[in-house]
Order: sequence, then structure tokens, then C-alpha cells
Amino acid sequence: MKATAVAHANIALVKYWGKRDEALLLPEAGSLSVALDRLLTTTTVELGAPEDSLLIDGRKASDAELRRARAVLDAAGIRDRARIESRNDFPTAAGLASSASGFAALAAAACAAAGQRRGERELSALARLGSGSAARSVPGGWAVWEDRDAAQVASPDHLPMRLVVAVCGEGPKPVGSREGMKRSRETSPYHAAWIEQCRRDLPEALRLLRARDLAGLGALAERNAMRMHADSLAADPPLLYWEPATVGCLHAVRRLREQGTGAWSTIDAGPHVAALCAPEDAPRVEAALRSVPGVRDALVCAPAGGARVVERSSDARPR
Ligand code: 2P0
Repeated sequence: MKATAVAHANIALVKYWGKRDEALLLPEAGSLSVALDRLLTTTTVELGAPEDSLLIDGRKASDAELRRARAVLDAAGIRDRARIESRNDFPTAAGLASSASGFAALAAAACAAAGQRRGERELSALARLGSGSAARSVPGGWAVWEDRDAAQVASPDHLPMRLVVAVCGEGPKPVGSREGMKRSRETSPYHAAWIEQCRRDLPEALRLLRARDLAGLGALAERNAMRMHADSLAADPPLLYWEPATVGCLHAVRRLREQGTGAWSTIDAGPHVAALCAPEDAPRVEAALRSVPGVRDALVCAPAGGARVVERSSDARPR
């Protein structure tokens, strides 16, 4: 009744920012992401505990976090109480902790602990109930999420590339993604245009990915991220996720391009900048981002695979 699974965080190049169903965590528009090898979460689930508990990097989770974990277990039909321990293999103080890798690993570990054999699409739909973006961390690689589950559309090695993640702040962000996207949808005059743009961006991004057009895909990802932030900035009250170092990185990436190095920025609902580039350019991009004032660290990440069970106790049998 015990299992351990791992999953990677992902970064979306066409982003998810708006739900059509708040309870079921269904997106208004489809998104495309790539899983990142250096952002790994390992989660152990032990069933048959006296009560539910959740530790994240040794810290007792909040009631809200525990409720989200329980929602995933309930949806999997797991009634047994669970002792859950989750560990992130990356600097959590930097605020890189990811609900996507966390809930993807949780869904995989919980179902394995319960002896359930579920396909990837079912696991993806379960992970989605913890956090929308977690649906994409289950298949990993290049993943598209449009409805109840996500699927891999290209393997991690389809397009040689790196994402250099510049750590531009620390601590939890002032407004979480869930509240941020709700506020944008309800109050931003740009939100409808943003969603329409995503619906145009996804098929175009998939075409560029199939063509292995890194420059085209990078430019599209940068435009998509800027437009997501334009939507958020126009919310009431406005959502400003950027720090001074964020803006410094945007300029550094633009300067790299002007000097002939292919690099493009993307930013999630937080201060960190991830720069897309070819593998051979990653050292130059990393050095440029590290030299930006306020950047605390830079992680060079390669595309990674999906969630997988790494350990299962012998008494967890298929039911
Ligand atoms: C994304 N983000 O596509 C976008 C870009 C943040 C900015 O998915 O409410 O934590 O749990 O479904 O998945 C973050 O949102 O939100 C996110 P919920 P989630 O990666």
C-alpha cells in the first residue's frame, strides 16, 4: 500500500490562463508545454494511515493544499487515508516549487499504492483535478492539454533545445495562479482577446514544433507570454508578477538576439524568466542571464519525459 513516483515540472509555450469550468479545472483554451529535466518532484504515498497528511519538502502542507490532494485521491476512488511526502529536487526557496510536477507525481504514486492500473490519459485527468497544468506533466515531453487530459505530441528528443530558467525572485508570489487567472477572466478587458489568441497560437505552435523550427516556436512563445501578462496587468486590481530582474532578463534576451544568438523569453505567473535556445547556445544564454542584477541562479534544463512509478511495496497488488 505504498508507492513512490516522480514527475517533472513543465513550462508552457502556449499558456493556460483561464478556466471554462472552475470546479473541474477545465481550460478555456488549449496549451502546449515541455517538461524540464532539472525540475523533478518525488512523491511517496502510503495508504492506510490514521488520517490524511501531506509534507512538502519537510513542511506541513496547508489545509487548502491537503484538500487538493484529497480531491485527486477521491476522484481515483481511494477512500483510505494517505500519508503523502513530496520532495522537490530543485531550490524551493527560489519559488520554483511546482504544483504541476507535484500533482502529476501524486496521481501516479497514489494509484500505484492502491494497486490500480491506469493509463496515462486517466492519470493525466486525475492530476488535472489537483492543478490544471499537472495534466501536462503526466505525459511529459511536448504535451498538449485541451480538455480533460493531456497527451504527448512529441518526444523529449524531437527538437534539441534548452530552457535556461533565471531565478528572479523568492518566496511565494502575492497572488496565486488560480486566483490570478480567475481575476483576469472576470475583470481584464483583454481576456477575450487573449483566449482567441491562444486558439490561434496552439495550431501554429504545433506546426512549428513538427517542422522543428526553434526560432519560430521561440518567437511565438515569447509573444504568447507577453500577451498573458498584458491580460493580467489589465485586471482589476492589476496583477504584476514581474520583479526588476524579470525586466532585466527580457532585455538581456533581446540583446542576445541582436548579437546573433537565438534566444526567446517566456514567463509564468511569477517573476522567473525561462529563455528558450539551442543546446549549443545554452552556456552563452546562461552567462548573460546570470549577469543581470537581481538574478539569483540560472538552471539549464533539457526536455524530459513523463511521470513514472519508481518504487512500489510488494503488498500493493492490482485490484
Ligand atoms: C501554464 N500557468 O500554462 C500557466 C502559465 C501559470 C502561467 O498553469 O488553478 O497552477 O491549479 O489549474 O495549473 C499555473 O496554473 O492553476 C499555470 P490551477 P495552475 O503553465
